[in-house]
Amino acid sequence: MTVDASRGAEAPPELVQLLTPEGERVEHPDYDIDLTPEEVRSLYRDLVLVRRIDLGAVALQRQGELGIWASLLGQEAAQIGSGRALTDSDMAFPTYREHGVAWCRDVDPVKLLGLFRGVNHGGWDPVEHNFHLYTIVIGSQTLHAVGYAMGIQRDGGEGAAIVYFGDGASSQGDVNESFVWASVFNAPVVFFCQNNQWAISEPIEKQSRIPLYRRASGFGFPGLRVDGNDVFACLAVTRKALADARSGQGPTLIEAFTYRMGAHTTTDDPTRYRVASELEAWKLKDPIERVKAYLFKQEMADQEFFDAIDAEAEQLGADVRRRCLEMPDPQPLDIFDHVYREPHALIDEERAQFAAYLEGFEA
Ligand SMILES: Cc1ncc(C[n+]2csc(CCOP(=O)(O)OP(=O)(O)O)c2C)c(N)n1
Ligand SMILES: [Mg+2]
Repeated sequence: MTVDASRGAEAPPELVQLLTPEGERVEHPDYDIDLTPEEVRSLYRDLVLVRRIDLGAVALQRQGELGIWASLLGQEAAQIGSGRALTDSDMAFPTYREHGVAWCRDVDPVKLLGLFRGVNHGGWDPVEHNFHLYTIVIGSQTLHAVGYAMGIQRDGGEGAAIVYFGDGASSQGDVNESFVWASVFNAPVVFFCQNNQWAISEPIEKQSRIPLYRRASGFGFPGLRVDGNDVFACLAVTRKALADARSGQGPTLIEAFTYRMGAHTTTDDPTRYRVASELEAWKLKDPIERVKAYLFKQEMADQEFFDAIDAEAEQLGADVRRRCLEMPDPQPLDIFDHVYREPHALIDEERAQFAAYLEGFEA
């Protein structure tokens, strides 16, 4: 077990930050942002609601209602900040943990739960939401995103692609190949790496000897590290990177320096491989508390506002839970329906075989 000070309370010097953990607004020469009180309140609402959805999903899994869940706890600011930077013409490619980005793309949380409950094979229409399906194969979505971005480039489209991946994924061949392609074709893509310090039980020190964002320079495009628990900074840097991509300036690697507060998934027990003090240090950098402190200090919100958001979160949590439990189980043969867009002889044969097998059971 290794404990690295960079994963603790000390913020590395190269970090782009606009809101400190204490809720103090700080200036940055390259990345500033002007947010109205209404916009800050709206970001706070997003953060609280996605945390509530996530906690509800963990509870559902613990009660046997989901097969598994990958919690976003601690990564709300990275996801809401970057997700709210997207415009309608941008396309997002997530991993399996991007519930906050899904929220920003108006994907009904119940559809996410359906995937983890095993009652659907994806859950939403990627085209309707400009939000690709969740990808479990680590890093493969970076290639999909670069291919999509090159398509935008060739079609003369307006948008950019953004692709999410983790610190562990940065070691994958797919991710490095996608960097090469994005770079040499100057593709309109933003690589958004949430460095949550862990790839299941493997610490970041086992992925890289240098900060991840610096890898970009070896591929020939800019990289930066942002405080991933600072929703203002994540919004600002992602807006800039997307604008650069859309205006023909090519890719950017954003390393959102954050922390996975929960287990890797509900099947994991992080107490077996990481020390409690690390978690305690990161609790002090909570992404929601700092926005709350800022809103209070700036007198942009009062207790009534916070109570109303908490009430809305409870209501949303209850509604999502109820609708999750009401989702019908699929019929076993449904699995063959969406393998290919068009009918396919082999699939028809397999369907018939499976139907015959099922008929062998007593009703
Ligand atoms: C190609 C591939 N190899 C291994 C796995 C098993 N696996 C699932 S999650 C994970 C760790 C990913 O860590 P990271 O990229 O940091 O993302 P995080 O889970 O921390 O968000 C691994 C190795 C996989 N899903 N796909
Ligand atoms: Mg990770």
